[in-house]
Amino acid sequence: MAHRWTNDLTRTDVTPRGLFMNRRQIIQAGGALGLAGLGGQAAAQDAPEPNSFEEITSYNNYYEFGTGKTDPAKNAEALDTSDWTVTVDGLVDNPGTYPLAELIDGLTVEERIYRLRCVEAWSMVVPWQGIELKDILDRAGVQSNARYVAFETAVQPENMPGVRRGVLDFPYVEGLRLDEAMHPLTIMATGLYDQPMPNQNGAPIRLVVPWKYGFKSIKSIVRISLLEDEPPTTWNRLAPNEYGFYANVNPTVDHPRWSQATERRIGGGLFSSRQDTLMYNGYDEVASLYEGMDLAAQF
Ligand SMILES: Nc1nc2c(c(=O)[nH]1)N[C@H]1C(S)=C(S)[C@@H](COP(=O)(O)O)O[C@H]1N2
Ligand SMILES: [Mo]
Repeated sequence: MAHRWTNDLTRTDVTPRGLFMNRRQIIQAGGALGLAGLGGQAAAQDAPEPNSFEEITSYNNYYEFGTGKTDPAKNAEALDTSDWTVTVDGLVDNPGTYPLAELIDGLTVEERIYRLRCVEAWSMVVPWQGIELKDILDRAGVQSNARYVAFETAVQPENMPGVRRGVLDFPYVEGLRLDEAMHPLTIMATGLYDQPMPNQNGAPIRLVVPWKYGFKSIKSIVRISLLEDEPPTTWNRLAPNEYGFYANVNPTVDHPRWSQATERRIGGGLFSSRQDTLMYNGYDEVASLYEGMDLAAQF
């Protein structure tokens, strides 16, 4: 069971950085004063809980099932997840169309409690179960000239009212640079709250990239392609001035039509104040991937 990524993502990791630093200072100060116990108590109060199963499964973006936040919960019941296959193609040693069970057979499924920050400036905290994308790519055998990974969502017009109405250009497509795809924070999620992935959250398998705006985390994946060139992505194609390929969470780069400096935490209640948005959604360990890039130009 040795795994290079120890799953230490506990409640501490979903604590906003300010509070976390504050907590460490409290503990240090408390330690010096012999008050470590008090610091621990403060931390337990500060740490935000994951959103409830009800919240995570009733407020969704999944345009194949409609553009309203409650449409997916109503309509995605119709998604047919039986006999699901994922095609792995492009620059890989082992291309093929694999039954889902075979694609992930023997790979380590872990819990990852991640913040999810939508580009629309709302957020949640979700306890996912998933597999590192790297494990799947390693098994596929990524060839040395591959530089990008493209993903594609299922299209089931008979089951997807948003597809029938053509609310977007389907299939929904997304992509990552290979180093982003290989990062240990990037997972292919198969469940949440220890239950198989609910349809409205992207059953049976969806991407989760916690330091990027939610639209990068493409749902109900049927194809993974290794490519030499940057692939087109759905929202970028629709409005390139509003949605970039990178889409890293960045409180200093505003959306042309709204500020990205703060966010509304779902479930916080009507009168709860907005919280500050964190650079890379708080996942600072990815900063080295973007060294030397102009983050305002490559947003
Ligand atoms: N196929 C597909 N994937 C998608 C979307 C979509 O409309 N279609 N919406 C994206 C957006 S904008 C967000 S914020 C997240 C929402 O994930 P959740 O509903 O599980 O919270 O899914 C992303 N993945
Ligand atoms: Mo989103």
